[in-house]
Amino acid sequence: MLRPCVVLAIFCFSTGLAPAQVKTTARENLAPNPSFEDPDGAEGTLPDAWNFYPEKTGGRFGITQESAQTGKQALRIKATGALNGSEALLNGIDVQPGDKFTFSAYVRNSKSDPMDKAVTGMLAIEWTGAYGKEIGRLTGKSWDSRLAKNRWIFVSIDTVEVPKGCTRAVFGVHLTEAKSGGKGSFLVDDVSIVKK
Ligand SMILES: [Ca+2]
Repeated sequence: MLRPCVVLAIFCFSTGLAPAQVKTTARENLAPNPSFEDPDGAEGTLPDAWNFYPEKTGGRFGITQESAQTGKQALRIKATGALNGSEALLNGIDVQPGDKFTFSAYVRNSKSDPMDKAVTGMLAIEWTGAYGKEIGRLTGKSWDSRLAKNRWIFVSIDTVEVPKGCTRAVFGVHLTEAKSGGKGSFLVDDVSIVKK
């Protein structure tokens, strides 16, 4: 069976559309509300379209206008002081083994509420199979209290292949707190999930 992208390419060539348009379609950002501009909200408002862990967000996540990589808003992810605390901004996508993805975002330490040494952040992709069973997890390079406060830093997990048996991938921006619990927050903007 022809893959959808091959079918699309044949269709475009047969109708005379430029190959550049195929390229644009193939690089669609699958992250919802990727720049956290919706809703146009007050500090602390939850952004549209995303999922969260834990589901009872408890002030961990919220739109901020402290800084923005693009637009006028970003997302703040805040430590709560919970011992071994863990929280994440999540988006799940149905996938097929062999699909390839690049997952990226811009992150920045908060000037008004900086991360302390007990707080780290990272990108992660969780691969799940039948009945939602986790079959693997991939993490990017973590960031900590040394993360810049005066500029946005690009972080990514580049071109990873969906493993055998995986039907859904959950893309997440994670904050973890040490045994003692942490304080502070980092900002996230322009999340990108692109199928190669
Ligand atoms: Ca933004």
